[in-house]
Amino acid sequence: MKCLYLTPNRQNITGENMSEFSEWFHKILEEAEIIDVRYPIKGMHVWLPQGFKIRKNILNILRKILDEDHEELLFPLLIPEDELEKEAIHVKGFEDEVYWVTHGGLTELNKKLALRPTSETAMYPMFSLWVRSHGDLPLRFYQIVNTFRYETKHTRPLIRVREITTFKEAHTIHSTKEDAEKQVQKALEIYKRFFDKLGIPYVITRRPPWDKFPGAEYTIAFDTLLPDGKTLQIGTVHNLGQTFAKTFDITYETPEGEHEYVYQTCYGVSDRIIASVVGVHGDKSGLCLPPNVAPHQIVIVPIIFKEDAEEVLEFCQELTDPLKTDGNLRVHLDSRDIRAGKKFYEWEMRGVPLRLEVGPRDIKHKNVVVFRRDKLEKETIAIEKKFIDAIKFILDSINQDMKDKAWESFNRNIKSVETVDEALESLSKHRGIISFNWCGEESCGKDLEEKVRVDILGIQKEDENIGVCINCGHKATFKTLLAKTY
Ligand code: PR8
Repeated sequence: MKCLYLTPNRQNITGENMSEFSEWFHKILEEAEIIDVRYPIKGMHVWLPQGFKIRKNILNILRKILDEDHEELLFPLLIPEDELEKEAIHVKGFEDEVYWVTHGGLTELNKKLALRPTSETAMYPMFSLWVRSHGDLPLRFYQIVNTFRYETKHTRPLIRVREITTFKEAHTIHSTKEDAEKQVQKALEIYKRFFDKLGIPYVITRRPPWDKFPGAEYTIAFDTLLPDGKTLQIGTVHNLGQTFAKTFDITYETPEGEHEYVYQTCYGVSDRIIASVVGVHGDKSGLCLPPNVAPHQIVIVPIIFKEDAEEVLEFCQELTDPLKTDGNLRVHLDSRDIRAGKKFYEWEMRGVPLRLEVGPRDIKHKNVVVFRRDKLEKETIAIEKKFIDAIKFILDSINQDMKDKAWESFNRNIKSVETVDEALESLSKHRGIISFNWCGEESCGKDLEEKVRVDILGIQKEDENIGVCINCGHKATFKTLLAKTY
């Protein structure tokens, strides 16, 4: 492994600095060679080989789930101005954020072309050509592309970028409102499965009307919590009703020969997923990756003394090959001629889930020392017939234990309050998510947001019998969450 990308004089990531999350996050992205932020356009970064592998593994997990009942396709990056501007509410929501292509060489274009901020207005004119009869529906598509948003808020690597490089957007078309509603529920299940594979905890809320996706009837969002106590929106599912169908004239013929507008949904996740994996699982030793996404699930480090070098290396190679071929695991044998301690440090910082240490004594006793990155613990296991199964068992336990640990910490940071003062006190003492009762009125919600100076995430549950609204004192019907957000 060559460290090509590091800036000289980098500081050691290890330290007691986890509270300074932002600093930690930037350092780990650099030191673990995930992305290089020095690309000379604000909000646009370079994926380095290690980061690219994590990215690929994460994309594969989602692709596998979506491929069960969606079809992958690929639309052009550019959207003609007149299509982008057809849907008034949608364009209003994105007008500040669109990058425009205005010239082809020296020639000014007759029609400006937008770099997609998302692809509704690229796809839906085509959907209007594709959808004909009720027999064509439902249709479920997705694409994984880069999208561009000229974010005016402070940009942050992977969290708020101007080029989203892994925009995983799904778009579905249905003949009935009920079918679209069911698809929203299915999309929530898809993202739950996806986040569970990555061990990322989340809350699911229905965004307040003033925070929904431009053009949607309603938006349901997933939020996780980063170590600084701020929530990060990591996925959204939008019920688009017939808004876009009417704008782009997407109709189908019913069995009775009538022409009806379709119902649509769309849902998406971004580079923030990778930010969450880094932020949620990392610790003061650096990155800590779930085996499901780690580029190397196992690294084998030979403990070499000069006279035994050849024998140890040979033994390690014999250990590596079946783990790769029979076990189908991502294994790396680190045979570099440097101190074992330096290798340990590097692989711990890079978050490799399992390290196998093999020295002459282990060979003699047919043992291997196994180090778990998540618990920072060592155990010795025998190299016998069931060795590969034993290793796979440990990797599965790591996925599960990391997920459980993340959820425990997440749940500890959700607090219930009964009054606005309690909310304020709680926000001043601990950072995290606050659960409260709300009447659901927009004016009251906005007033509350101003008083506590954080955002309402959304409604978690509707319940007629929860008591009174903490802000206006009227009857409350919504269990609602608020938090300081990214
Ligand atoms: C849609 N259309 O676009 P959405 N940097 C990183 N991640 C971001 C950024 C950014 N600047 N902006 C948004 N996200 C719909 C659904 C097709 C797919 C992430 O929805 O605008 C957020 O996690 O809500 C957001 O939930 C997701 O992209 C989808 O974006």
